[in-house]
This record gives sequence, C-alpha cells and structure tokens, in this order.
Amino acid sequence: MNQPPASPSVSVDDFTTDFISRLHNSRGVDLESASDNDLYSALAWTVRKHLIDRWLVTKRVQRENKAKTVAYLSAEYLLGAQLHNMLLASGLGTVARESMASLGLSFDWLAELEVEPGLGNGGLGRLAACFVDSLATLDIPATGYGIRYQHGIFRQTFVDGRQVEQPDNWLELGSPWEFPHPEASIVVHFGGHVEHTTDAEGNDLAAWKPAWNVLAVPYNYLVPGYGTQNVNSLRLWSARATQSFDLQIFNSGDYENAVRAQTYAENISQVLYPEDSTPQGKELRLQQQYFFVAASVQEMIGQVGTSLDELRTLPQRVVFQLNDTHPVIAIPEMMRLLVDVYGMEWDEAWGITRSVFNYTCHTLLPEALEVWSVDLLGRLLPRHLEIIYRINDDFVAEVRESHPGNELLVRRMSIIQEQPFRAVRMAHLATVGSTKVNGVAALHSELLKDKVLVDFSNLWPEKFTNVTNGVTPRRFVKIANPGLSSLIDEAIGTDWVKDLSQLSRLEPFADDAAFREQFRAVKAANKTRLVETLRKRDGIELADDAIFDVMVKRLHEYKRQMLKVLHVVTLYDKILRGELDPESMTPRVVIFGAKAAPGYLMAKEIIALINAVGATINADPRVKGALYVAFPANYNVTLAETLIPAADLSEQISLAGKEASGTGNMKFALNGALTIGTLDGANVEIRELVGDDNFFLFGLTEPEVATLQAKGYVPSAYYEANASLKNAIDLIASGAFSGGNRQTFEGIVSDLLWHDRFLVLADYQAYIEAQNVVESAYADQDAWAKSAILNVARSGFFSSDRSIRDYLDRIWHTPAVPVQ
Ligand code: 26Y
Repeated sequence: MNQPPASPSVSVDDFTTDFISRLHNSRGVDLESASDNDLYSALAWTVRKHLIDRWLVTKRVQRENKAKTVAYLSAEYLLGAQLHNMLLASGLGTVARESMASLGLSFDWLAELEVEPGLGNGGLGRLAACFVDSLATLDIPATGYGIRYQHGIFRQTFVDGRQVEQPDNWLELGSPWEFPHPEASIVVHFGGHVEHTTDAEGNDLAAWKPAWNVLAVPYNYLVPGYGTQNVNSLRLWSARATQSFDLQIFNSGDYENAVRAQTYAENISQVLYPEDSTPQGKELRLQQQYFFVAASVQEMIGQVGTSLDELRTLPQRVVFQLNDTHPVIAIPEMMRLLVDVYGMEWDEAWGITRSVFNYTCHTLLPEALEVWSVDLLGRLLPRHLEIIYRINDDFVAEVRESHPGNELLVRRMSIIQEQPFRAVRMAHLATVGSTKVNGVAALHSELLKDKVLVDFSNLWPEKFTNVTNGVTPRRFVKIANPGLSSLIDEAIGTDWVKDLSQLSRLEPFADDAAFREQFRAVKAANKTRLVETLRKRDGIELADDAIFDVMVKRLHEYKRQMLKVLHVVTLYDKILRGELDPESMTPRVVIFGAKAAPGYLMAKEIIALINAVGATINADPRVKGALYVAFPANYNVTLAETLIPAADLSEQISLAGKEASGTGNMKFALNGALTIGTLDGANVEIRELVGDDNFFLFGLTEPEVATLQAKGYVPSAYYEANASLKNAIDLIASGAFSGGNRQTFEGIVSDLLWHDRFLVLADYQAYIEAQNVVESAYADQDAWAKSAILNVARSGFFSSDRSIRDYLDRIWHTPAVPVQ
C-alpha cells in the first residue's frame, strides 16, 4: 500500500504491543500457540481500534447536530474484504506491515486469510458498498441498512465444467469487523389479522394483531471515510427468535417442536437469495424484505422521536433511498407507524411519507420487476395490504381525474395488477410513494422515463431524474492497483483519490513516451500478479505476454457471454481451417468470471459450454498457445481487485437497451483497459468521455434493436447468411467441445437459431469486425498505451463520489457534517 493519507501517530512498536495483547486478551493465546484465525483476528482488532474513536465522535457530532441522515435501504451489500480498506482509512498500512514483519509474520499471507462478506449478488450490491464508502468520504451523515446473511452468495465450483454451488460460510470463524448490539434489538411482526374500530369522531382505527414475531438484532460495521475523520455505520440486521424455545414443550420431550418457532424465525437472515434479475416470489424473500425494512424504519423514527411534533420533522431529519424495489415495503410500513401507531392523520402521514422516500431502479428487464401476490402479502402483512389498497385508491382517483374515461391507463398504472394473478407491483408502489425516481445511467434513465414507467413520467415529469453510477476509487484503484496509483501520484499528486476529476491532469502524460513506458510496465506487472494469483488459486497456467481479454460479471443471457464464446470458437475454427496462422496472431488470453443463479438453467449451460470450449482449445497443440481460455471459479470482489488491473480489453457487450448501467465497465476504464462494447448502459457515457478513438464500438443501437424486433427477428437467417458464424455454431453442434456428443449443447444451439432473445446472431458480424480492429490496434503497443492512459485520464467522472454528489444535489439535499 503506498502512502497513507495522514501519518498515524502509532509506532510499529505500539502496534506490535497491541497486537500481542489482543492475542492474549481476546483470543487467550500467545504468538507460539496462535492459529491462523487468531493471528488474523488480532490483526483486525488492532487495526479497527484506531477507527473506533473517530466513529464515536462522528456519532456524537451527528446526534448533537440533529443532522439530516441518508438512510440507504438495500437488501444487498457486496462489501469485499475489509482489512485493506480499514488500513487505507486509518493510514496504518505501513505500520501494520512492518509490525507483522517484526514478528516474522507475512502480512500478505494474513490478509489473504480474510473471507470476504459476499452479502450481495452483483452490481446492485457492489454499488451499495461503493455508495456507503463515498458517503463517509464526503462527510455525509448516513447509515446503510441491510441484512446480515449468515450465508452470502454461494461459492462456485466446477465439476466436469458445470457449476456446483457450495454454501458460503463467511461467519464460520467469526468476523472481527462487526459490533453486535442485542440490547438494541427491535421486534418485527408478521401474520395475523387486522381489527377495525371507530373513534369518537367517526374515524377508522386499525389495529394489527400479528400472529408471530422475530427479533432484529443489529450488527454495526465501520464505514470509514478516506482522508476525513468521519466514520459512518453500516447496520445489518440478524434475525433471532423472541423466545429461544418453548420450555413446556421441551420438558414434555418433544424437542423438535420446542425449537420449531426459533428455527423458523432465525431462517429469515440465513441466506442471501442468489437470484439476480429473476424474482422467485418466495415467501421467505418477502419476510427478509419486511424484516430489515421494518427494523430500519423503526430505528430511524426512534432517533427522531415519536411525538407528532417530532414526527413532523422527519423530512428535515432523514431521507430514505430505496435500492431497487426490494425495500419498497418500507413505504406502507411508514404509513402504518405514522397512522396506526402514532395516530397521525392519513393525509398528513402520506405527505411526510412521500417526501422522505426516493427510489432507484436498476433494471430494464420486464421479468426483473418485482410483484408480490395479494394472497401472500395479505397473509404475511395484512395491514400493509390494506394500506397499499388505500394508497392505490387515492392514486387511481388522481389518474381518473386527470384522464377521465381512460380506464386502460388506470389499469396500466394501478399499483395492483389483475393478470395473470392479483399482485402488488412494487415498482409502481415505489414510484407513487417517492419524491424522486432515478435510473442509473443516462440511457437507462431515458428508457425508464420513456418506456418502463412512461405513464408515470407523463403524469409527474419532474419526479424522474438520472444519477449515473460510479465506483469507489479507493478500493478499485488505490488498493487494487498500487502500481498505477504510485504512477499517478508522481504525475499529479495524491488528491485524485478524493477528487477523481483530477485524473484529467494526466492527459498530457499520454504524449509522454517515458510515462507510457512506465504505464506499460505497471500493466505488465499487474498481469504477472494475476498470473501468480490464478496459479495459486485455481491451478491455471497462463502466459503473461498475451492480450488479456476479460469478461467478468453475472452470467445472464442479456449480457451475452454467448457472443464472446462465438468469437473464441470462430478464432479456433479459423485456426483449424488454416485461415488464421497461430504463429502470426497476437496471443490472446480470454478470461471469464461469472456466477449463474442456481435455478437459471440456460446460464448454467453457457458456463458448461465456456468450460468445454476452454478445455478443448487449451489442450489443442494446433493452437500453439495463440488462444487460451481461463475461467477461474467463484469470481468475487477479491478476485476482481487482481483481475481488473491486469486487463487490456474490457468486454461490455450486452444487447443495447438491456444493461441498466454496468459498473465493471467503469472499473476497467479507470484501470487502463480499453472497452469493446455496445451503446448500452454507461458504456454510452464512457465512450463520450474517453473518445471514440479509444473505445471499440460495435452493434445495434437500442432503437435499431426495437425496430428489428418489431419487424420480426429471424436468427437462423443470420446463420445461413454468414459462413464464419455458421462454422462456429456448427462446430459447437458437432460435439467438438463435448467429446463428440452432439446432444450436450443442443439446447444452446437451438435456442440461438430459433429464439435468440438477445440478438447474439444479429450482432455477431459487427463484433467479429470490432475484434479485428482490436487485434490490429494492440499490435502498436505504444499507441495502445496512449489510449489506455487517456481512458484513465478521462474516467474521473465515474467516481461514486460524483454519483453521491449528484444524489445530494438532485435528490437528498443533505448537508455535510464535518467531524473535527
Ligand atoms: C427481484 C430480485 C430477483 C432481484 C435481485 C437482484 C432483482 C434485481 C437484482 C439485481 C439487479 C442488479 O444487480 N442490477 C444491476 O445494478 C447495477 C447497479 O446499478 C447496474 O450497474 C447493472 O447494470 C444492473 O444490472
């Protein structure tokens, strides 16, 4: 780690003394008897100690100021490893390293023992983690609320090339980064029925009589800002039974039934749903959503105060950001608390509720729009369903008033869908109950406004806005790419880490031959580091003198890993046919990383195909090392931090109009990879900023996609008309990658030829041509380096600090509260 932000007042000796006493006092061991986990835990405890004072002061200052707080509600936080980030924030990197060395311990080895908290699936969860980092760095009072899943995203293994999921047991050895507070637990209710009575003035009074409850136990995590004293909190709730077990049933000998309620309650935070963009509609998932949201809203209200006068100040004290629809049940929950529990009048409560919630949408896929059946919602949260109905009645009346006689419109906009089954449309509830609705990239927000939620944007145009995503430069440049960071520091100083727009000052260095040379040396070293990591981690042997062509992201058909496979198979096929001479090709290492949702069969087939293609090509001597496919299992944040800095080419090849934003695309550009991509998501903005000379564009645009689909897309026509495409598909169909078995990948092949929902075949030729341009561009290493430097210099916009400033200006209006 290069240069800490502020020189810490902690000496190596102090640190070492602390570390040893941690081993003694917290673990009950000495250096000789300590296990790996003892050593890692003691190191973590020694580091975190130096952030706790800041944390306490931050909390006090925020409380005393009655500061307005951003409450970020997210079902997922894909945090990644904690140690390096805590060292960066505390400035203790060098001290910790030297201290461990003085004890004969390898710091790097200890750091690698950390099991990352994978409490998210992909982009949405990682974005939440970047956002809490930036909020803390910008001194904004903020709390991230979520769920402390006992088991995060599954660990992916491959058996015969097929994905097999293993449970993630990140808490098995305990986590030194969490602070449990069982004394601050909150009771969350479920089920039962609602009783209605009338008060003296004839008003309806509702009383929810729940059937069961669980305790939400908060676990706090430090979220230190960079280059500031501010330390915010992430508060993750864990479910615990309100009664540990029924002693009477236990005494009667029926042990299983005695603990049944306990097991049931504690299931709620057991496991992260590994589905991404394909809702399962499971009862447990709705329980999870209500569980964390009810605890979070109640806690926030508790901080503000529960008298009517205090509740009226809510809009000055808190703003809730809904990270997609997963926490949207918070809206009726707020209404329930204000009206039923604290006796506020409905209209006033609705005014307050609408002014404190905002909603971010992260998708365009119709199948990713969550709905909850009225049946299930009514069973689990009967009072919330009533409240949703009343919100909808008022809303529908408003629509009828502004559009008399337009019942079609009313049906389209209603919060309740009738077909194919009666259900609550969570995106509609979110839109009706929020002040602002935002998409996550310029194109996405336009499509949201003009397609997905067009009726709503016609009714309330001022409600819709855009906040383009960003990524934290701390984790994804400073920590992940120390070589590049030092180079930047030397060129433009160190302020860029907190103000990424400073990267523009690197631009002149793109014309500096010596700088380009150094830049290339950094990339080469990063490749070597990746090669070593993959050798140790996966037993993969890679050459490091090749173009590193990388596609890492969740496996989804719309992201089109299949298009990348067709490119690889095309190269292989041309080598076999003698149309390509492997000796004169630039060697290419194609690296995939992707998890598939366990129930997403087509995605799992594509994983099997990638592994099969890789196994065949990598073993074929005719390829002469010109092409190599690597697919390390279990792609996660930790691997991303080594992989992204080593990439030359970033694959962002989703079908235009499908990827809401992407954030991997930003990480690659910031680390000096060039993008090959479609005009989709934030690729559009990346290309505008880095310049079209420094971006390999291909493929249909969103309007072209719409036109092609409207006139009837026939994928087999592309297959018949394009010899190299036909050859590639035929090679897969022939069993060349499946030991001669033609059935193995029949499903994929026939889907491509007869359905191809995401227009892989339509974009194939353009993609191959763009890859040919890549190949010739890469031949001029110096020019490539220049483009790569310009990618870095022009990507400062993609800092999550800038995203957060946009949220502050456009949505939250929350003042910073600097902590001295
Ligand atoms: C409803 C449930 C099954 C569900 C679970 C997870 C629905 C959606 C998701 C996750 C969505 C997601 O990760 N979306 C991604 O959000 C990123 C951050 O905004 C975007 O960069 C990315 O394009 C988008 O796919």
